Amino acid sequence: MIVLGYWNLRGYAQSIRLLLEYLQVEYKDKIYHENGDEWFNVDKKELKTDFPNLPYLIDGDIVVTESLVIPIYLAKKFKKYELIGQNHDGSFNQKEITFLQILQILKDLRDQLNASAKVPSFKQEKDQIFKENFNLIFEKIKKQLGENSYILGNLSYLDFYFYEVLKVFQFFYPKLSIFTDFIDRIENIPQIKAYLQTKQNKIFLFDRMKNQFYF
Ligand SMILES: N[C@@H](CCC(=O)N[C@@H](CS)C(=O)NCC(=O)O)C(=O)O
Repeated sequence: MIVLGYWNLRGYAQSIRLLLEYLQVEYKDKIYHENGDEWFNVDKKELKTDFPNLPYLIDGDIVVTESLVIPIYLAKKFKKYELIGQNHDGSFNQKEITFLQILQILKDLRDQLNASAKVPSFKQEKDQIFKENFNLIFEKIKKQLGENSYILGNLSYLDFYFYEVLKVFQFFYPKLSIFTDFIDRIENIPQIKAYLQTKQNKIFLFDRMKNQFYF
């Protein structure tokens, strides 16, 4: 069975969990306790890859790390190439490049928010920071989305990723009300809707890390 390993956090793993749920793949959600013992002292040393990290995905003999690569592996394994912007048969489509570009841009956006929120002045300056650093990316995504339901036109992993980024933004900016129709759309995908009602999904966004942030 496929194993996805990560901390007791949504973090970099949650959009991968959403993808696994969407694909209706049986998997073990291996959660590491925050004290890090089991990960750093045992599993990290034993994971059969030169690049051990969290999240990781184990599929038999195959070990995949790097959060932006794991979804690509899954889409290819299950031959759902359109989830990564390719044609249905896995052949090249220009959308594949757009997919990779936007995925990287969204990761940067998320990392930048996390880094900004670790600075004490974030609490006072966050609206200004939003205007200066984040708003433009959201405007661009809005333009890319246009009248479509999903970022690439069809549903792709980008939509799960963007959904999670929006959730992180909602956490730091509770009054922010953007892309609400998009959020509803993702939450109403039957597999996602079912997952969101389960216990596993109760892993909170940042619960145990709250004291690292100023918000
Ligand atoms: N570039 C990696 C970064 C992974 C990473 O920073 N993982 C953090 C949690 S978000 C971690 O605690 N890794 C465990 C380790 O360093 O051993 C990715 O995108 O997957």
